[in-house]
Amino acid sequence: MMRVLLLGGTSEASQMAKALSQAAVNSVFSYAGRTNAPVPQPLPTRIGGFGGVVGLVAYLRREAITHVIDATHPFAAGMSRNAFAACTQTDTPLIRLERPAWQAQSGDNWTHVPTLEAAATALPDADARVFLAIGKQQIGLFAAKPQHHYLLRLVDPPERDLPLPKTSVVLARGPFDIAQDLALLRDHDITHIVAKNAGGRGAEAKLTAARQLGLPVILADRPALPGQNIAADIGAVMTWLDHDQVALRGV
Ligand code: 3Y8
Ligand code: NAP
Repeated sequence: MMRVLLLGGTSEASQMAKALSQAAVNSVFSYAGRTNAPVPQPLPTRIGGFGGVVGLVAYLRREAITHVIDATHPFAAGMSRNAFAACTQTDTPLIRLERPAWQAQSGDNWTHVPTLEAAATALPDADARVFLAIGKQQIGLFAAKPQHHYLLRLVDPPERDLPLPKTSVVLARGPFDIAQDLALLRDHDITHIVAKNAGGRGAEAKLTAARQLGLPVILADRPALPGQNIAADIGAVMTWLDHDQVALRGV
């Protein structure tokens, strides 16, 4: 009896949830619980960590999960690594739904850095006005360059003092559009953008706006993730499931 665990938190995961729901596949959607009010999903939903690999192994067994779809964000490396370890340990089929990284186009002024940790060193020393489009978890990395004014776009209001002396905060949940992001960059006189190479359309608008304004972008490369079973779109995941469903039914 097929039962799917969908590790979510991205626009692809939300599309995947619709496809599973429409195909009446027995599934459960999982959020980490990073935000106060995540977008509701058309599947039974659990929220919160599993408790590391041990917790995830116990969950897979307790819930009789037969397949795991890792549709988490390319930078959610911890979850992806845990999913790979737990599925290997329990011999549970795992597929990662992953969108392609962004590629520079003519007119782009991008500086690639290997990790977000390296992004701060790529900022100039002279005072700048930096749009940190990286959420809230890693803002502390930029305390090394307190001289800049930082524009922060967060999903929820910060619960504690920010680790940077000069900040403006906008509260917004993507997906974002070009007009919005052009206005944001202009209104805040932004001189530099720092972002993760998330790929996908939900976070892409700021890069298009930067190209139009001729602004430099510092882009962090994705972490390396384990596992070779990767799908680039929802259809490929559904085919993978159908294939196993036939096998599971033994027809
Ligand atoms: C909790 C679920 C959907 C999912 C939408 C996508 C698109 C909008 C763009 C910018 C970049 C950033 C951030 C971002 C985007 C989508 C997608 C995406 C980037 C929600 C969501 C959860 C999260 C967690 C959140 C992180 C933060 C990262 C903000 C829901 C809205 C910067 C990543 O405040 C915090 O603590 C935010 C934490 C992890 C990165 C970070 O490290 O701070 N995402 N984002 C998920 C969970 O609990 O499991 O609340 O509804 C989902 C989406 N965020 O269904 O359409 O697919 O990428 N999310 C990045 O890309 O760099 C914003 O501002 O330009
Ligand atoms: P992470 O660093 O990879 O994972 C840290 C821990 O959070 C995991 O070990 C796990 O806790 C828990 N976790 C993460 N995703 C989970 C999920 N979908 N369901 C249940 N537990 C989860 O994760 P992150 O980068 O903070 O991302 C958290 C969530 O935000 C993910 O759903 C991700 O898709 C979404 N998101 C992240 C980014 C980003 O830039 N990182 C961008 C957009 C969306 P336990 O060890 O206790 O199991």
